[in-house]
Amino acid sequence: MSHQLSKVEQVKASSRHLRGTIASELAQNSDAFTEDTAQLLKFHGVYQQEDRDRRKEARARGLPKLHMMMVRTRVPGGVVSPDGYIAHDDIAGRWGNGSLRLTTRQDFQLHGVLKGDLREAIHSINRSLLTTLGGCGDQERNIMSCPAPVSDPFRTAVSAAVSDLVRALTPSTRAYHEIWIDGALADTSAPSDEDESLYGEQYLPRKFKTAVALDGDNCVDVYANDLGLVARSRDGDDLDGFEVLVGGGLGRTHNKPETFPTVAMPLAHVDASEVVAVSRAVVGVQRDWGNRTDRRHARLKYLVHDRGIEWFFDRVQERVDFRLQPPRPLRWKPVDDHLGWHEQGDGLLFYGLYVENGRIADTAGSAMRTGLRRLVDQLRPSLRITAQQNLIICGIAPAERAVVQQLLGDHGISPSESLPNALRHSMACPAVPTCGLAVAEAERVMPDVIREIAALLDELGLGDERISVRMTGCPNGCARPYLGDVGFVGTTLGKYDVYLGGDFEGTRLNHLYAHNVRLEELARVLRSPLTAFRDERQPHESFGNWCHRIGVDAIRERHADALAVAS
Ligand code: SRM
Ligand code: SF4
Repeated sequence: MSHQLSKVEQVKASSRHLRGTIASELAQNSDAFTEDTAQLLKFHGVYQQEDRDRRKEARARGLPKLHMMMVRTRVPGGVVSPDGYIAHDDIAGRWGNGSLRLTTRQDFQLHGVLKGDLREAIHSINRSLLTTLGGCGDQERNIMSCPAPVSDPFRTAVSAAVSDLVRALTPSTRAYHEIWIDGALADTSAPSDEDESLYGEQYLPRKFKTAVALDGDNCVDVYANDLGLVARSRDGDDLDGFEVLVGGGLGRTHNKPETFPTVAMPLAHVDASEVVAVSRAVVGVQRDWGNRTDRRHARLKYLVHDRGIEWFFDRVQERVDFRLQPPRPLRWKPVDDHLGWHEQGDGLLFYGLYVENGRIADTAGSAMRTGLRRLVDQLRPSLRITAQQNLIICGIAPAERAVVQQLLGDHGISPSESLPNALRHSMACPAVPTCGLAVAEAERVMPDVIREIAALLDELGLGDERISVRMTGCPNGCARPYLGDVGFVGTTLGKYDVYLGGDFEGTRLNHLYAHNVRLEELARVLRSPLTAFRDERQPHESFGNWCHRIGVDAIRERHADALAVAS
């Protein structure tokens, strides 16, 4: 095995705290950045991409690649001010592809921004008091937490803890400010007083993700994270402390069994006042011990897997000056997706709006982007992005409820409450045309697939069931398909692996049910298991739990005939 540092490690090490040659390349009149700079740009929330729809045609006609940038804004807990929303909507219209994307980690993404417009676009995001720093790259990513705007002392304390964590885990480099905000960059050396104490010169070996779940409510899919924190309440009121989970992650590579998805495992219980220190310690262990030679084996989950949770516990313990307490058992209630009308507890209401696959756009079916923009301009509500790619409109006075309904209705936006359950609980990643790693479609084909599944569920009398269906265009797992009741994972253009047996609470992985199923067969392969579930389930048993109890292998054997024709 080679022990040479990976190429990205060398780029980071010589970047002088993420400066590199970003500023000088920005000033050049070209449509793309160099490869090294593209790696550094990720830390600033920017991905250099290519329009894959155009790729074939361009190659055939001898035309160059059409480069464009994806910009990801980090939105802790998904909390967005009206100005933050308006800034993103403006960029989407002026410089982007005309749509806004809400992500599975409660962020905004803008696609299709050209290099020449990048600085202005990021500047305007910053003016709205949001940042793209930490959107991507080998550092702490967006910290997720339950977005429901309910006011009670427990949630208020958890929000304060999230803010503390964001401050404590964000890089200290001033490079971001110099490049995107000041712009007056004379040289690109890191000032000698700049102290990047948490990350060092080389930052982390790989991306690092943290989510904060609330006692009993796993709407953020906490088990998918490198660091999962579950806030415990005392008597349902005050914040008592946190359960600390480590080593979750879903990415894998086809035909490479040494890469695998796994759920985070319990490490310790800590008091509320200790959560920042323990989180920095976990990040520090990964910084010092994580694999820097092989990026496919560099996530924290492999460190925990290879060394063992006891070893990991000892490394964290020696970095904090308090005793880590043994983890306490966790119990989960069914996940609340926060859609529809709810009371906030302060006399105001919030409305959870379903956004199909997180894409806010004007389409033939509905003018969602225009409608939401009017609503934000007119009522200026605070907004929250959910971990299921949906949007919460907050702080609506009861007298304004009708105005919201009218505005949504006028723009052809379906009320969340009217949607079939299958749609409501589905997610798909962007995949083609923007994602360079996609081997199959996801967001563009999921609308048809999920409607077929909804019709099937209705036909079988299962329309009221809560079944989560998640699709991705490759095995990296961006829409968390391995944690759904049903997961579709692209294997090649037009084909998907089908996974069954996860649970609606997102606490366990599902299992491979069928390999390489054709897109047009996806709904059909679910027919036999769904029919058997309907006929054999125990009272109140969910589809995922039934699959888990019977065993995915056993279900496959029973329905081998139906599967044979699907691939
Ligand atoms: Fe992801 C890479 C989109 C959540 C695992 N992800 C990508 C890139 C940036 C492709 C690339 O590297 O070139 C995708 C950009 C596509 C595009 O055109 O927009 C991409 N990931 C997304 C989003 C937008 C999907 C969505 O439908 O919302 C999500 C943005 C989250 C955010 O705001 O930060 C997104 N990605 C996830 C999640 C889910 C989560 O974190 O809860 C996962 C699984 C959890 C995990 O990290 O293990 C995930 N994305 C990956 C991986 C696999 C990482 C690994 O350990 O192997 C990659 C590829 C990589 O890092 O090499 C990846
Ligand atoms: Fe791209 Fe794969 Fe992530 Fe989908 S799952 S966005 S195809 S990396």
